Amino acid sequence: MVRPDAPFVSPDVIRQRFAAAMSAMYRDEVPLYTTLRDIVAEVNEEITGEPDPAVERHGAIRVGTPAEMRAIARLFAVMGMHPVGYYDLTPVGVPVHSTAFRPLTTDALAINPFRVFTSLLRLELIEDAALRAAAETILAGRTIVSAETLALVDRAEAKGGLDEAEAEAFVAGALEVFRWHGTARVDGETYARLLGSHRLVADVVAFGGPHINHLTPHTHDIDRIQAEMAARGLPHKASIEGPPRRRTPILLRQTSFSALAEPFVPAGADPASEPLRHTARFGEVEQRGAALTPRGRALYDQCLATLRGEGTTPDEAFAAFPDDFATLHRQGLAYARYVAIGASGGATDLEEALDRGLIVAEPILYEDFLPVSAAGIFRSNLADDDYSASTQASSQAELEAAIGRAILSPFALYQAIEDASREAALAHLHGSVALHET
Ligand code: OOG
Ligand code: NI
Repeated sequence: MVRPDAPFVSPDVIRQRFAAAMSAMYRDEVPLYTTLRDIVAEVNEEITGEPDPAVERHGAIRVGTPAEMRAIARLFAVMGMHPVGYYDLTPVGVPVHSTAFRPLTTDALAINPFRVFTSLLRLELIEDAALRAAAETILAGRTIVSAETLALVDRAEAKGGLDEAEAEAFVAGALEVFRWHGTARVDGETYARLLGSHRLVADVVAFGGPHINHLTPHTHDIDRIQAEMAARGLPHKASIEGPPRRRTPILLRQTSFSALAEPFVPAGADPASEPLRHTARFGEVEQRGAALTPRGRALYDQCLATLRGEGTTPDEAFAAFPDDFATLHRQGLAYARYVAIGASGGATDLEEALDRGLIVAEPILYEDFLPVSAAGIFRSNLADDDYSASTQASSQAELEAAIGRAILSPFALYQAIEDASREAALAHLHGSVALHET
């Protein structure tokens, strides 16, 4: 049916519907995730005094080939999610490189913040040549996005959007891509060989598609979530990833309940026989803080190195990191959003306006991920593998070629927010100065 006048559904609304559908599907597939989400909602409400729906801020998937990465990138673009940040996980022993498909603007993030940490398996890192070839063949034979859903992607690209009926069909089709398959595409023996190479290889290659492997709501107090998980007997990560608890939160802290051993039927097996078990899917919680500049990030990495290298406590390792936003900002460690709060005063430059309280500098929320933390999340949910760190050169260009477009720099995005807010705040101030002078 041709309806040339049908209005497009905004990509932000499509993403919102998709995220809600994904959450419902995952709660159904992984009941323990429902428990975690309820804990988050409860704790958040206790803190803010407001009902909190524990909306998911991110999820994660893993794909097997450049062509799959490309299809996923096009799918996410329909929902206003674009590749930001390059994460090379090979130096920390996970044979993937990754990006996050996420909304770019403050407005889009406010409508719905959902983003997907997306990893591409680096098949070339499978040492056993025969197994590598077998994995390639297995992956070449699967289609992760249906022809119907790809046709809707084509249509969105060609027309610039989807109308209501198309958007509905698109969300339903997109959801299917990330559904869990209780039946593997490989037999038990092949599954065991893939698993023997790396647990992640089995997770990516053995099944019909890139099942969502976790979802992650946001909390205002991750230490309390960790304590609640312990109190309620949820099997959880031993420690929270990221910076230690601070008065002024920075970057990202994460914890999770451990991946479950889920039953599946290998290809060719009698469905009535004892199923095998696959351990990959879990639930996670995040708490976000201020986005750091490259300089702040370097200091963060240095503190992390101190923490890992010596027998120091997190608080000792991070003692060198200022813990109030004014200092973080003054030292060029954190980005700021400038907000004009007064219209009078006639300050002429930013420093003076800040000193006089006419403009305030607020943290910009960190919207990205941390490679060391991500590696910790991967590892604690894939069981401890003996996979050793690779010296394979990282290759953002290779991942970009797979995606079919450039990966955006998180730093550049934060800088642009800071710059635009500075201009707007000064314009407001100068506008009001002019007003007062007349
Ligand atoms: C992705 C792990 C990274 C995070 O929160 O750092 C991630 C994965 O396990 O596939 O989601
Ligand atoms: Ni995560």
